[in-house]
Amino acid sequence: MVKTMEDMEKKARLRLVSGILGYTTGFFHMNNFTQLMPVILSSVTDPLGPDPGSTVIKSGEIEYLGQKLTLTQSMILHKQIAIKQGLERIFIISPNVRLEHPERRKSGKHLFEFSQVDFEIAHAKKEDVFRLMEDFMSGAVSHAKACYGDELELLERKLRPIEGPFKIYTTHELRDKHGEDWEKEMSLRSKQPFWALDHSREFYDKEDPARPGHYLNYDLIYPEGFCEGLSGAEREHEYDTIMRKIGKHGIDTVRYKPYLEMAKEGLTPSAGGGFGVERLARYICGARHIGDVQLFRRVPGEPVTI
Ligand code: ASN
Repeated sequence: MVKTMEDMEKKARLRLVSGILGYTTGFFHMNNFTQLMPVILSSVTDPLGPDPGSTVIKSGEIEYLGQKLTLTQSMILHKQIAIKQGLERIFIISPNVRLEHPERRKSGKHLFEFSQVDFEIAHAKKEDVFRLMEDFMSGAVSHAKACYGDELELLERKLRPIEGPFKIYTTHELRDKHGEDWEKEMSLRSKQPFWALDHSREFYDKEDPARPGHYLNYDLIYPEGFCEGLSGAEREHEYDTIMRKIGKHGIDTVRYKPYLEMAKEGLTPSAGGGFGVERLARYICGARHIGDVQLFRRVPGEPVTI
């Protein structure tokens, strides 16, 4: 059978996804992380809000033996519980289901089912995560260039080497300078990834005790218009603070009881983050739409065929 250019490009992108998975697993193992298996169904998951960036219309739920279970939106709560249990550096390649509004089809960067590399480090600060991810990114790009040169050439992707430390901005200065669409604007202007700090979002991201109303969280933004790749934070670990923020966000405390009970016993301070495998692959491949790096497309607003 004659292969079309489209088939060859698809195969090249899938080879790169595979390379990224191999590199990622090796990187985290080399850095002494314990790899955990993902959880797909649970009594609780990441509430994903309030977050101005989220358009999830509902969470995926099933009933099993009289219990209401929800599909994982991210493993953040389970990561905190794993850290509490004495694991110090963990990572998980975890399927996430986020039932986004069909409008998101146009963003080029949204999927309603994707894989997140979620990691967490006990007693870490945001700077520890910055250094780790700067090493990770520079290695991931070097690995792609060294081992997947033919695929990158076929895709006509000229990848610039990545060099840390990345520039650091706050969302406040970015918004003042570039308006509400700062992420896209700044990503298009940048040649290297950068950090955007201080987002007002989910309860588990730590509020700066020295500056209430400011948050010890961060996003990593890819350059060349590929936008957000990672979100993370130092975490709230004190029960009273968690309860206060959960109350403010209108989260159902009955539903979150199993997590809250663990928090009451005491969580360990930590920091971490999560990045989508497909977003990283889209950036490395230079793909126009994120659906193009999936073999089985899960794009909001597109019907599922198989
Ligand atoms: N995984 C992210 C984190 O660790 C949370 C998310 O995906 N919303 O902060």
